[in-house]
Amino acid sequence: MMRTFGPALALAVTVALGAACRESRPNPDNVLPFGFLDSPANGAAVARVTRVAGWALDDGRVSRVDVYVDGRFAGSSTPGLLRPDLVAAYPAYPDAARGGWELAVDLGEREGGRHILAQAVDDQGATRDVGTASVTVAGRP
Ligand SMILES: [Ca+2]
Repeated sequence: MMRTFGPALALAVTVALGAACRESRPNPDNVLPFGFLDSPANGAAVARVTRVAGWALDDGRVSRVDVYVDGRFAGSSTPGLLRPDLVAAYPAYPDAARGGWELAVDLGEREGGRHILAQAVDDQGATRDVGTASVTVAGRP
């Protein structure tokens, strides 16, 4: 006597395909992260390896801040640096005390202008640009 697995197999395939095809839609109740790029200042002359720093907050949690240089991904930072100034400005955000982030970014050997973009990503994958700066990489003296 043969056992048939037809219906069970069809159900398993349907469930697997459904999971693979399901789109993750933005949660309308989620608030985008926000923040600021403190450094470098717009228009600054900077070294090839430059500290990029600021702060970011979210109604949930900021997963990371991604930094792009001339449209290319350059690195990520996770907020966690002490920022007591944010507690006073944003008391409703429990992570405000450690909302600071920073990372060292290598801007490359070429002298001249670069465009830096910082983008915060929250725990639901929602993003917001939190700052930009156009800087000039200074040559060696
Ligand atoms: Ca959020």
